[in-house]
Amino acid sequence: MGIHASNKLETLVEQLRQAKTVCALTGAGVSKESGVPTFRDEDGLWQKFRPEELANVNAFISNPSLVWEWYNWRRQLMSGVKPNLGHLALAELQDLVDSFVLITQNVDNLHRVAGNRDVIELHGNISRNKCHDCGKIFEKGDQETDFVFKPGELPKCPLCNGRLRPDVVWFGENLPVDAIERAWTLSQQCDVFLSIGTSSIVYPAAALPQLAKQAGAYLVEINPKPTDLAPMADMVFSSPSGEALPLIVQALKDSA
Ligand code: BV8
Ligand code: ZN
Repeated sequence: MGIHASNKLETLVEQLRQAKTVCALTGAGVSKESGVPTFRDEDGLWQKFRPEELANVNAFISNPSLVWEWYNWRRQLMSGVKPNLGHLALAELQDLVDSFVLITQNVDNLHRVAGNRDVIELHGNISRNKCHDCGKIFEKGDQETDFVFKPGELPKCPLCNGRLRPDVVWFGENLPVDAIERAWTLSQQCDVFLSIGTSSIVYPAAALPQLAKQAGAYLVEINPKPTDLAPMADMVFSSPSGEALPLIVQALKDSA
């Protein structure tokens, strides 16, 4: 079904207007139109690197320089990117429905930059650093730990001299408890759940849309390539999020 099937938009607008709570789960696909590579697309990050080599704690322990070089490269990539029309539409959506919570797997901070106020970061945030040994988190701008990584110089924690690392969740690591617990609860309470730009492969994030559907939410997937979630979705937009989301938000505004 093409995005322009107006009855599709009308149906979704009706669902959004009646909804008390709307949840959105986003993945790397939402940032693709900002120029941030995804992980598993043909031109994605994982094509050049293997996740086991980089986004996991054993890689960091055994070869911290390699992992830091990869995240430093991604930070530089991030420094020039801006929210795209999909991010901006989600920021508008938060004020067009009763209550809106944005759950993201992305670590690029673009939803906050776009203006979303209630963002649950399941996998952390690449702009923050954390001490792997004492767990202290250092916000961006903390002069003691804001540094540009130089190969061969491993950054140390100013408190315990431990190993500094990006504040992101690696494979085999637990997600921040408050983040996943709140996302888990809200997914089961929401009336509409939008799964946007994610391959729905990585758990526990990928469980959230399924939970929402089982709890009775109206489930929508927005992804140019339908994923394993598509068969259980009530509606699928096989379009880029930067195209679909502005159309949905405009239709919602026109219906007011
Ligand atoms: C956990 C780091 C409990 C941050 C990432 C065996 C041992 C241990 C664990 C496991 C195991 N088997 C399974 C697991 C669980 C594991 C998991 O799910 N593995 C998968 C691969 C099977 N999960 C974990 O380990 C999680 N922790 O379970 O803790 C535990 C603890 C100990 C032992 C057991 C369990 C931790 C998960 C977090 C991992 N961290 N990255 C970083 O560097 O960024 S994962 C990585 O994948 C990213 O963080 C990303 O967020 C995540 C999901 O990827 P997507 O965002 O979906 O991106 P992707 O490229 O895949 O897809 C993009 C989509 O966009 C595509 O569908 C494409 O079609 C679409 N698209 C393209 N263009 C557009 C578009 N959509 C819209 N518009 C467009 N224009
Ligand atoms: Zn420390």
